[in-house]
Amino acid sequence: MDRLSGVTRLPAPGRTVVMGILNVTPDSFSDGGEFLDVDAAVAHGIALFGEGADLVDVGGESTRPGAQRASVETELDRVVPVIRQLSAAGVAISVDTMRAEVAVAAVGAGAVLVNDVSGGLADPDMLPAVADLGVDYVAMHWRGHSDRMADLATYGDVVREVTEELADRVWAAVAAGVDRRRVILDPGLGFAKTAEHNWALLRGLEHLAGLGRPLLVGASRKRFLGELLAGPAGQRPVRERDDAGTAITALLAASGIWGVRTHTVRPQLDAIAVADRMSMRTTWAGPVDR
Ligand code: PMM
Repeated sequence: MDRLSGVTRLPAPGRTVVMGILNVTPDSFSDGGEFLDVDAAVAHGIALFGEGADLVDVGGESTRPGAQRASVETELDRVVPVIRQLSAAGVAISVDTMRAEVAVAAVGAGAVLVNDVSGGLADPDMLPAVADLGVDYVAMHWRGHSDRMADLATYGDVVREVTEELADRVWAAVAAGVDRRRVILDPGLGFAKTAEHNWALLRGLEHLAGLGRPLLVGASRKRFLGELLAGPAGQRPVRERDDAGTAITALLAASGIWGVRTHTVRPQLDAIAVADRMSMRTTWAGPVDR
């Protein structure tokens, strides 16, 4: 069954969705500074789409641990021209922002999905704005801004607490008028989470799937992979973590995950094709009402 049909302008590939990352920032941990120039950003977005990304996720504010916030003007200047051009070129765009003002401008410029790493907590205007816009909405698990999130990584049972906190975000979104069928949930790997927390969440995604919404996971190039693959010289460098990210995609696709957020596209599509062909789907694949 088509997992995305009916309620949305999102692409409906009939497999795990691949969201390609385009950070228009000077300081993101993996690609900071590479795509600050509008032309370079647009070219990279078109390349990701050309490789088969279902969505290109455009962000103008780094959320790496310890990052300071960009001003709203800076964020708008970074993302809006890029989204306008990519959208005009036929690329399906999501906007990675915690700010309602940026979400509204981005959708005005052609974005079809709002990816909010704060799940509506950073800006009280976000959920009402998403309700008005009538677009799909990713609510990620989040406990606080990057400058203090390391201090917030305390859990008794991380899977239970993240599930409960995401359930609250679904309720808040619905209370603000967002159509529940438009909400996608994300455990927020690395956001107020240690490597142990990330692995526990990946093992326990079935519990998050119990909330009845599609799940998106962003593991690509994150520090916990650098720690997993560390050698005598220390953490595996950011650019050498992609094979591990692809392995995660294969395992998640085999479980029927809705989507993955990733810096590389083609290897993820290959991994998804393998997982689907082997038909290893387990039972927690999540809802298919989209
Ligand atoms: N991670 C980052 C930024 N945005 N959005 C979602 N939905 N999920 C994530 O895990 C996520 C995100 C940080 O990673 P990046 O600097 O590589 O973009």
